[in-house]
Amino acid sequence: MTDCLIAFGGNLSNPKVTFKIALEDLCGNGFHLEKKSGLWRSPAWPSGSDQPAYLNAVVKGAFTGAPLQLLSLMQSIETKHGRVRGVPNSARTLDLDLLTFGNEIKDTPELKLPHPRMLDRAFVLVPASEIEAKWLKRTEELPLQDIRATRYVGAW
Ligand code: PH2
Ligand code: MG
Ligand code: MG
Repeated sequence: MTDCLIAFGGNLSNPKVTFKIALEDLCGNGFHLEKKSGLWRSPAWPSGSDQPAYLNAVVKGAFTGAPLQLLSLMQSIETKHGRVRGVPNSARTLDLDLLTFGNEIKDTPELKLPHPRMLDRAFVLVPASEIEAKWLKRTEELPLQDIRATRYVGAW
């Protein structure tokens, strides 16, 4: 079993409902939930896009298999929830990003660990800080306007 952090994001359909079902899907397939953040709303990044606002959350759990097995499970759950792949940063029903997998460091076309952009995004670090205080330090390095634009909207 390896501890890992997974980021949830979505800005189409009903992300709160989608997140709940997606988490159940993870938990039915070898992921053992330890902690989850609340739900946070933020404008779609990059700023200036006319997409709906995103809901984001981060969960921590232990997984029984290898990182690529978890990635493949996450991708199948995204697909089940109507995720269409193609244009980067396009609006989406569900985005599941593997942020960390134990202490694994990986740089392959399929999977990069830790997630290469996680330290730049308030919508990832703010919910991650609810789960593990060590991310607070990194959150403080982000632009204040990004942190302020990330609003707590409740539990899920
Ligand atoms: N995900 C993206 C692109 N832009 N913006 C916000 N606020 N939250 C996201 O999760 C997000 C985004 C691509 O994965
Ligand atoms: Mg993403
Ligand atoms: Mg993704």
